[in-house]
Amino acid sequence: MSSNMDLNRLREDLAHKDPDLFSALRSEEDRQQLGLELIPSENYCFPEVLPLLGSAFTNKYSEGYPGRRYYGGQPNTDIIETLARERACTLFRAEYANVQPLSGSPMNQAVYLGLLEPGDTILAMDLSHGGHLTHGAPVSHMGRLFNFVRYKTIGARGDIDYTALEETALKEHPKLIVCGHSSYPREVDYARFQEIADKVGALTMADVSHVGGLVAGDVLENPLDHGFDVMTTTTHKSLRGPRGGLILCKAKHGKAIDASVFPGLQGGPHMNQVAATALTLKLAATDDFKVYARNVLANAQALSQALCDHQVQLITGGTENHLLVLNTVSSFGIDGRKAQEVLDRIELTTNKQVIPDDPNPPVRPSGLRLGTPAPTARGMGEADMAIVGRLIASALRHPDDDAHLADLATEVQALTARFPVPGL
Ligand code: DSN
Repeated sequence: MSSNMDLNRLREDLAHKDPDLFSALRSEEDRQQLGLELIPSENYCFPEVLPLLGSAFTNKYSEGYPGRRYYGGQPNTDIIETLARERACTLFRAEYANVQPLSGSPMNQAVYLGLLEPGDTILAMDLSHGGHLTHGAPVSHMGRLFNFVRYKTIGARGDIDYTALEETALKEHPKLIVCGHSSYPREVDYARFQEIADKVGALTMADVSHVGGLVAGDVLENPLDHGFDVMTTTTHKSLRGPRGGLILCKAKHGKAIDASVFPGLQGGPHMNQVAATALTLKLAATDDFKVYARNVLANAQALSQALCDHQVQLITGGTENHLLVLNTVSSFGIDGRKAQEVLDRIELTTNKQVIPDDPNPPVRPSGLRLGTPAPTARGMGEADMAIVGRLIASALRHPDDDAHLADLATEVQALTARFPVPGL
């Protein structure tokens, strides 16, 4: 691992060898420090993870699994991958873990391709109601390979419509039922999912990519405790690790999952990423991380309350996890793209978001998505979320008032100056 002195020297070298790249790096560091990241799938990774990503493990090819590699020279890679697998199983109470997926999409693809045959039916959340691209968007390869059928949310609280889900399962006989979402602010009734799956003989998969850190921190339910066959999670969101994915499953699926990841879908795993994942899983097992997870939820509640106090309309009326979806059309008379652009101008980074059965297209949807994992990682608390809620409402009520937006940007910078980004 490099010392700080080495890293500083390498940065100086980079400034000389590639000033364009170095300048972009510096600008990105400034952007992250001066602004505030509110996209719910983004976070600041544990600072301890960064040196491992730039470590000697990046030089090694390790196709295969510990004790069963194709190339020589694996004593150290076997140690780190074994540690990562054991830690993943302990933290998530899983029987089996694969830690090699390069990121979220190959992770989910590996599950489908490992446990199903092309053409099989998968029951998953409608995308506009909170599902993810890899849950069968027609533009994704998985959407073309498998027959996806849909369930949706219902009512003012925006809960999953479990009654309709059960009816669809009984009618369609899916081989797999997927739960897990990108923009669903409610808790999931995993027991109900498992009960429905058992009735129709389907496998169950929970993609907890967004809330993996909150499951690890014991503030949200763990689907594996309810008998799920498979749980997937990315490692770089609420878990605060490197970019990557984990597949956790029942022991009986382990062989099929391993073969599906490698050699089925991927070549050599990124061993620097696996090393960083092993460390992440150790850090996520600490009491400090449980406090972090609790604070993510408390901050989401505080942000939700602040927005409601400023008459902002939230899809589902509130949140039970780390994310919120605002209806920007009904709240401010502007679409989500415009809202995102306005907030960019005051250094608050968010993302436009489709809302359930959105009449508008995804490039100009009716909503905006916010989340609290990143501000919480900077040490912000509920009082700071009240400020952020006020700033958002004020900016979106005056989207074309340059002087007002400039004042709000100054307020954002005063706030972020008090909370350094971990690791920068
Ligand atoms: N891009 C991530 C999200 O925002 O949900 C998942 O791919």
